[in-house]
Amino acid sequence: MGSANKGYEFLSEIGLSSKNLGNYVGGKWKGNGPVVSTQNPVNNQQIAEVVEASIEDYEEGLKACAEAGKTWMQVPAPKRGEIVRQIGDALRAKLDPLGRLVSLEMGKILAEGIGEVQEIIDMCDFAVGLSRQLNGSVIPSERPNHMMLEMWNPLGIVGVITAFNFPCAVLGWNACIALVCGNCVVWKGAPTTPLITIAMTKLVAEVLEKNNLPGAIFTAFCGGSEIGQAIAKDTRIPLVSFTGSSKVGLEVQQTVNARSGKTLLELSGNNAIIVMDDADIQLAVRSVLFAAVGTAGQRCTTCRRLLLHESVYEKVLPQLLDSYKQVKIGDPLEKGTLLGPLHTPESKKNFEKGIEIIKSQGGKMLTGGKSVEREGNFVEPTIVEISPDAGCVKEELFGPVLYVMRFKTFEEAVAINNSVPQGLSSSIFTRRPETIFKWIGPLGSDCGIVNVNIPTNGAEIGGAFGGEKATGGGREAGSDSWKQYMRRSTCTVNYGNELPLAQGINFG
Ligand code: UN1
Repeated sequence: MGSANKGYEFLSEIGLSSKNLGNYVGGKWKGNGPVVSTQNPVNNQQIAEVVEASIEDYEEGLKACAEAGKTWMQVPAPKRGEIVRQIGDALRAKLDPLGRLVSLEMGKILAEGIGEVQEIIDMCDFAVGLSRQLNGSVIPSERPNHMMLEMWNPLGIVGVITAFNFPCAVLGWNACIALVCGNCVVWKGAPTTPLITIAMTKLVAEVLEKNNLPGAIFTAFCGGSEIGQAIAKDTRIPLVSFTGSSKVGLEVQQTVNARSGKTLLELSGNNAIIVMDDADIQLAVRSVLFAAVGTAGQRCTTCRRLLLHESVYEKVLPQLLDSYKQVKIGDPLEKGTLLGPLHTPESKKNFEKGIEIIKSQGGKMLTGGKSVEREGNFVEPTIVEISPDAGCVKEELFGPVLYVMRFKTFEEAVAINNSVPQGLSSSIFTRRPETIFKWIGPLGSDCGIVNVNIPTNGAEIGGAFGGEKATGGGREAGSDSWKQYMRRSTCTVNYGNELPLAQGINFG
């Protein structure tokens, strides 16, 4: 890191330098692909250089990974849990510099950067417990002297392709579970957050090395769509977990399905908050602020639509506009900043283009709507009054843009909530038990995440995370998501000397 980049000294604490090999292949750091530069979204200046993977690096990595898989699946699950426990401890020791790096390279504010690393630590704890609970079941057989049972076995290799907005937590959701389930992991991080990919991998690699395990159990690449496509096409990878846009996710799904592989998809969201007539307005306003402005609107769980009951419309809006005025825009590493930059200059251009489209479709800017006149990718937090039927409302614009609209009845609000192609997260503000249970029931929200009196974002890892419809249907992190990382064998054992057949069939 050059002298121009003062303040980046902490990067050496997590094994980074001014030029980094970006690929962990067969337990060694390599790079024969293009040299890329990674930038600070605050000023678009270079932080460091990274050498990405060539297709040959990929091939070498996958061979080693497949070989290492034979060792790893035979390690007893609770022992695999012990390795994940050590990864959690290593993360605890580096929580601050890693969180700082997330903030520096991605652009989210420090509290959220640290929160993201904490999310992986939580996942490690969850996975350690899980490593003693990968239980199958015993099923009564209809035949005498027969027993049926379910065995859960590892899949082999799990491919994980992650996005820039959660450059390491989403790896954590997948990798912690995949590892305790007995799988090797092949990770491709986002092309614009390679330092995070490298720092995370270094930490995992050290734990594997300390325990005399093959480094190839965790294989990682920095690179773009060429490596992503190689993963999607690779028959050695039975499960590909992909996080990104609905458009690219669909392509990944088709490629993986065409070779009979499985996918786990976390795609676009278009999340609404509904504020009912009996809502606690203050609670709602604070929640909307975090959900719509947090991470500069670049979470898949960001609130993009605010549905206000006609009786609270005039109460909520002024309070919300007032809180938007107090949002401090600035360097995400500086104390007090609430809104950092968008991730790249392209993100900023997309925001500007998006605003033009919104205006052309009848959107009325209540606040914001412009990029900020300064270096870097800063834009204003924006609130737009618009009809729920406008075309732009159906799409995910990845920035701090909130559409606000009015409704009369609960049924109308649910219909608007469910009227978009995406189905990730949703939340209602009310105190009425009847409304709460209708909201979470069959005629309520059609999303994967259905909240009450909290924001749409900031999910805990203990639940299954994911959404329906164009969001892709995947469920990651907690609950019983682990089952997707294993194959289920239904085993019927005959311990007698006769051969009774099921369904009472007498065959000769
Ligand atoms: C994402 O934006 O891809 O619920 C993940 C949340 C976070 C994860 C977001 N725990 O907002």
